[in-house]
Amino acid sequence: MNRKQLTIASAFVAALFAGGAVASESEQFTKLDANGDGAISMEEAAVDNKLTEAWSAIDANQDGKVESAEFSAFEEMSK
Ligand SMILES: [Ca+2]
Ligand SMILES: [Ca+2]
Repeated sequence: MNRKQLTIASAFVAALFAGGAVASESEQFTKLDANGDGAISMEEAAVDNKLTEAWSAIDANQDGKVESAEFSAFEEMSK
């Protein structure tokens, strides 16, 4: 394997890992959504200090619950 092939291989592995990170985010969301209704309520968020502290920022549309998209945006922000 020459240097260029190695670089391409590394980029491929990095992309695989990035994909894995996305999967673990939704896993986190699923874990927090205790009743499985597709949104995290304030009660469900209470188990996670970080989530509670940033609640008003995460609940972008202020409807009192955090949907998957709002949660991903928060995860993206806190990276
Ligand atoms: Ca829920
Ligand atoms: Ca919301």
